[in-house]
Amino acid sequence: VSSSAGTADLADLVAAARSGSPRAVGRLISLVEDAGAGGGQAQLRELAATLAPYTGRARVVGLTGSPGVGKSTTTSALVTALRADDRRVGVLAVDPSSPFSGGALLGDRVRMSEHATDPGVFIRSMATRGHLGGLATATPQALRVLDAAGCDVILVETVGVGQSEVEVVAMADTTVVLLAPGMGDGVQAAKAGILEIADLFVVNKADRDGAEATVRELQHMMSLERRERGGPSWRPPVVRTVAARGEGVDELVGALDRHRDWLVEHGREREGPRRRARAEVEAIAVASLRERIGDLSGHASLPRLAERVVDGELDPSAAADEVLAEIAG
Ligand SMILES: Nc1nc2c(ncn2[C@@H]2O[C@H](COP(=O)(O)OP(=O)(O)OP(=O)(O)O)[C@@H](O)[C@H]2O)c(=O)[nH]1
Ligand SMILES: [Mg+2]
Repeated sequence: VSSSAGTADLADLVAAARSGSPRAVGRLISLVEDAGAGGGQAQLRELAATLAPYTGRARVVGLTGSPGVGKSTTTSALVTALRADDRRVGVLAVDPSSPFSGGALLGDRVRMSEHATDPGVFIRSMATRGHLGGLATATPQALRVLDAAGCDVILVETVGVGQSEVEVVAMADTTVVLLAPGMGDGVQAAKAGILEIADLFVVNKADRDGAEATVRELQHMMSLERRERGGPSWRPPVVRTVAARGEGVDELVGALDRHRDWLVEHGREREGPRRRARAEVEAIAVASLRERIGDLSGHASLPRLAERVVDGELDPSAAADEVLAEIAG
């Protein structure tokens, strides 16, 4: 699949994606991913502008938690439940750490295989390809693609619980943090600042010993945490699931819908879209600046300034200021 497309192609692709073509959705997400990896900024800008009128409807649910906690199994079970409710679903599996689509995503493909032929489900995985800030651009744009394709709900699964995962799930309307008994991940979650971002906790693998202890640990940590966000606050519920058997998943869907309702009742439903728009605008602006700066380094006064630095006439910082002044001017 070619990662570049002309203007006419882009409009065609967007039209095809809107009519539900999984291939078009896949190609658009690849474009976004490549742009996030440093290429095709002009195309990215054009894509963002082309998609914008058709987006703003989908609701984004982020799922995060330690490796192996059951995110993909839960995501797949959620897809089943949401499809039974006739909702169109997008799944975006994001791996912030790996430059390759490694083992975790491969495993996901197996777990998601039962949905592969359902025209009401779009499943894509995305890796950062090692480019700093790549996810910040690619994730909101990929969400836009899925939104334009008519998804009612988009489930975003991230691998692991670190800072970049937090950034990704912060783009969601509702953030689900998963834990499992005996993984000691309660402490890990607290360290990663994930308690503050969770709208909902899932204690998965409730068929295993220690599930109740994990629930108690979680409730204890929440009681210590002072939530200071101003206004009436949402108390994150704890849902027990056995995702592998689909148990507790209807309760999870119910809890997700209650959070959505709460956001609407409190006039806060624009917070998620606002966070996504912010990340997107910032990412496009920074990428454009970087591209412009990159162009300038190719010619202009850089060689002359470098000479003066070598001659000791100018210190490197002063030379950098001159370059910056030229870019601004
Ligand atoms: N006993 C039990 N096992 C489960 C449950 N849910 C998932 N598993 C198993 O746990 C393992 C990991 O599940 P995944 O869904 O791949 O976990 P994940 O969080 O997506 O893993 P990564 O993407 O690698 O971080 C698989 O072998 C699942 O079958 C559950 O409710 N009970
Ligand atoms: Mg997974």
